[in-house]
Order: sequence, then C-alpha cells, then structure tokens
Amino acid sequence: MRIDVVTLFPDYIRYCAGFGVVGRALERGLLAVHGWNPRDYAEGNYRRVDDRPFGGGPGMVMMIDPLRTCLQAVRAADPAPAPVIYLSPQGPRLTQRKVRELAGRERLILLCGRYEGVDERLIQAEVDEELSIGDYVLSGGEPAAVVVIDAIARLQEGALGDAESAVQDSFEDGLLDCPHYTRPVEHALGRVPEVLLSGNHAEIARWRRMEALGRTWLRRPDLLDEARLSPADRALLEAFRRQYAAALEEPDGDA
Ligand code: 9WO
Repeated sequence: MRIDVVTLFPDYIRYCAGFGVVGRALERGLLAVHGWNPRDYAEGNYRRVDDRPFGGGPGMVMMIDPLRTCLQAVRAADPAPAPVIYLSPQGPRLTQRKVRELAGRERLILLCGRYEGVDERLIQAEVDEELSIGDYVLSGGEPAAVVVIDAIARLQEGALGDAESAVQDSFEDGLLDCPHYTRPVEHALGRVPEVLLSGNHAEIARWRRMEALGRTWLRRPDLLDEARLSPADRALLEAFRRQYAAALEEPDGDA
C-alpha cells in the first residue's frame, strides 16, 4: 500500500513513521509513505502557501493553488487511483471499521491543513472524504495523519510479529480489551488472577471474554449496543454483572 501525505511538515510525518510496527512495515516494503510539501509547488520568491481570510478575522488560510499543484504531482507519481482524505474535526469520526476499509485500498492521499484551515473551494474540488480522529482541535492535521497511518500499517499482512495479533485486539470485534498481567505473580500491588495461572485454556478464554464484555459494559456501554453478542456472550456478561453486583455488596474483596 502507498500513502502520500500533503503537509507543510513532511519531516514530522517521516519521523513519526520511523518507529515500531509502522517503521517495520516500511522496512519490509508492506507500506510506502511519501511526504509532499505544497511550499515546493508555490510561486514567487516567498513561496507563499497561505493568505489572510476574506471576511476578516485572525489567522491565515491555506491557498488553493499550491495545494492543487502539489496534489497533481502526487497523483502523477503513481497510476493507481488515490482518494484524497482531509484530516479535520469536521469529518466523521475514524473507527476501526473505517481503518479496515482504508487498509484494503491500494493508495491514499492524506491532506493536512495548518493555520485556520484550507480554502473551502479546494476541499470541494479535490477532497473525497474528511476524517476526524476525535472532537478536539490540533494545530494541524499531521498528528491525525500519523494516527491514520499507524492504524492502517498494523493491519497490513505481515506487519505484526508472531507475538502480536490484530485479531485479538480491542475493537476488532467491537469490544474493549481484557486486562493483561505479567510476572511477578505476587506483587505488593496485588496478585495475578488465579484463572490465568491455571493452564486451563478454555477457562482462560472464557475469563478473558467475560472481562472484555464486562469492561465494555462498564466503560463504553454505547459499544455494546453495536456489538453482535452471541447467546454465550450474553450469558458471560450476565455472569460478570452478578459478580460485579456481589463485589459491590461485599466491598472488602479486590474485584
Ligand atoms: C479551529 C477551530 C477553532 C474553533 C472551532 C473549530 C475549529 N476548527 C479549527 C480547525 O479545524 N483548525 C485547523 C487546524 C484547520 C485544519 C487543520 N487543523 C486541525 C485538524 N486541527 N485539528 C485537526 C483534526 C484533524 C482530525 N481529527 C481531529 C482534529
């Protein structure tokens, strides 16, 4: 897969894509990330990419032409069709479902705004989709582009090591993750739940599923409405609720 990022700070994208799973995906050739600077396509001695907003007010707006010329160069660099995604708080929220969809594409162009944003006419003419990573304002789209790249990279076939698995992840089935423990078994902060030490893989799987369902119910009940629960899942959640209610009655336990 190839991802092109149009940004005034291509070094920021390159730097962030250099570590961990994303860095490895690039090294293994599973993913290519290219940064493009609209300033390189701007005219004149000053290579201006921004100008004052019509109607007045503070800040600057990114001009149409440097972005448009830059996007033309990006498209010309590869024949595969490439939808343009503008990272902005005005877009629909990124979800794991959307990440899976994007990860299956051959090519993407991510457009990062700075200042107060991009001239609306450029967005209407050149942008296929807007995406938000959450309801907050950043100083630019770059951190959001890095989030999108990270989430996509780890879904590329061969990006995760044997120890990691995208299948068991939080959200892959619409539920939150279960808790995790490692050595030591006994610690001043508490003991590892007995079931995880039992070696009974069926019991362990049952416990993890129950914890995932229970945490989702406690922390993100909105996700449970969307998750398609099997009758077995509903029974596990019911068991969790009973344990939870019992623990509230008996507040000396560590549950
Ligand atoms: C500024 C602003 C101020 C008050 C109310 C709403 C506002 N929106 C913006 C805004 O979009 N500023 C920008 C900075 C212009 C485009 C790039 N910037 C940006 C992208 N900030 N935050 C994002 C972003 C992108 C994806 N997901 C979350 C946030």
